[in-house]
Amino acid sequence: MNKNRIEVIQGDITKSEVDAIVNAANTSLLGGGGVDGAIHMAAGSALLAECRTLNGCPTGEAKITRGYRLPAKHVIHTPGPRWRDGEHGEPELLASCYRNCLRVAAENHCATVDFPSISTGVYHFPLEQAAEIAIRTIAETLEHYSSIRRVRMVCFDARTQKAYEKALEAL
Ligand code: AR6
Repeated sequence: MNKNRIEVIQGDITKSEVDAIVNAANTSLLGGGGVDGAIHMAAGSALLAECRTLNGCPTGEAKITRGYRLPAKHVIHTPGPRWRDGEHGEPELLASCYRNCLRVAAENHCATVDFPSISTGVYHFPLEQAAEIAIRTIAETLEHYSSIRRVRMVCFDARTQKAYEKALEAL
């Protein structure tokens, strides 16, 4: 069962020693605040230089770079949806982020992938709903990618961790 390949932990994703961490980016891919700022700070300016060559990324899609000074080998950048009222495709776009990141991870032979809680910071996606979408989409997508051994949700704070643990238990 795919549930066995999904874990929820509390931590700082810039410290993750994995094949790929995911960055909750914006469509410019040129950095920002939150986890995006922390990842660029830890990776160093070579990450931004590679991001400049990518010409941005549409919301819900994903692009991969090297990890540079991070302990993670790669960074998969995905712009999550900004929450408006839930009637502008936000849930489907958030699911697309998780699906596309895992597809890109598999295509690049990444067996271990760590995600932050995409869109629940500056982009204000309601946490409980985001957690349910994330866990369900990861579980469904893992059906297609047997090469991905482990996916972790790396939650920055206890409230976020609780929401993802609850969603995983409910699966
Ligand atoms: N490790 C793990 N999670 C973290 C870390 C970290 N080091 N730092 C913050 N978080 P946000 P969004 C959590 O706002 O809502 C940026 O400016 C944070 O507590 O980073 O998708 C981009 O450039 C929250 O739970 O991302 C975009 O413009 C989660 O990461 C915009 O923000 C996501 O919060 C994207 O907004």
